Amino acid sequence: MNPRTHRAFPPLLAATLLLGACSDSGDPVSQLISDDPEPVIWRFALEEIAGSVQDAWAQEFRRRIEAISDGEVQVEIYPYGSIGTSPELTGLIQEGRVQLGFAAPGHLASTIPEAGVFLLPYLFPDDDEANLSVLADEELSGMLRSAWQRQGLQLLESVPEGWMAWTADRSLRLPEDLQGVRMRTMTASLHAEVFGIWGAEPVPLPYGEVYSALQEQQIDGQSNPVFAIQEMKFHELQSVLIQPRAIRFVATVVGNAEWYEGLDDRHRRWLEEAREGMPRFIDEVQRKYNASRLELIRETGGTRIEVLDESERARFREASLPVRDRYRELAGDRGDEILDRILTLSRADG
Ligand code: 6CS
Repeated sequence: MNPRTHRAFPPLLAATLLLGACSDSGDPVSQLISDDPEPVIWRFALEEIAGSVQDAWAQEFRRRIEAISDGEVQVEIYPYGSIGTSPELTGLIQEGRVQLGFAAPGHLASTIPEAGVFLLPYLFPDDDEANLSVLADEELSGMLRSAWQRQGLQLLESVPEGWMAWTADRSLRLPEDLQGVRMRTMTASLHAEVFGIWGAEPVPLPYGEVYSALQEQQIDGQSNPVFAIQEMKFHELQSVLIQPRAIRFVATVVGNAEWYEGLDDRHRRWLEEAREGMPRFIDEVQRKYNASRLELIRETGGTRIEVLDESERARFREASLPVRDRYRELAGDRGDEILDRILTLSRADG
């Protein structure tokens, strides 16, 4: 995993060293070999394309770690599409072929049922600051870390990327409007169950297939944060963009657990140092991206933007509550504890 290699001197280099030792032109060893350690490469896989929120996180992390380590640690970023779909990226990280990456609960909940808690509508506080403090809660983070750890993943950060908006070929303001609408969902079954309970016909698909599925009319709608809708051009194929403020898209930054455990002290310290303040940094980025790209969608025209009012949101909230029981069934006792902690924190903050 660690690309650092220790080679014996090749014969030509050994001979050169000996000859150099006989000359009087300064220190031959330092002329020929550097004491600087060879760079270590950390591969970082994204579930989103260049220019996305995940890309901004990874680019900033790369900038920081390369500065802190004076170039000793280098980060190679693989944007979505270069090495696999979300479940495939998670597999590569579990195997240690990639050290770091993003894993969104909409896919990850197939592997870690507790991750499904991020898919439950109207659970986390509406207020952005309150939401950030729930995610920063140490007790909650500890419970999530253990769940990820059991699947060979080190949970490093939970990154909110903005509210998920729905796009469709019609207005969706009440659960009855979703009756029979073929909505693309992420691949974890709980995400499909959320749309199912609202009356839609869920169609789980990888992210990379959504555009063509819309184009070929295999689906009628989909849900994603606004920045993603714009950069993936979904709005160009949809007449309405609806903002229900039901689910925030939260992705997790994960590392291969064994690799993380095996990091030497310096590398671990640098990694932790590079992460400092990242939640605040990325929150500003996601706000800026989501706001500016909503404007781009508005300017493009052809997509009506609708915002659900409180009574409409209440109808969706009410209809979604049985999915919490379904999550409890899937995620068991430890999943219960996670949900209960979020409910306690959200009530305290809300
Ligand atoms: O909808 C999806 O599958 C993807 N959406 C975003 C915004 N990020 C990654 C995720 O896989």
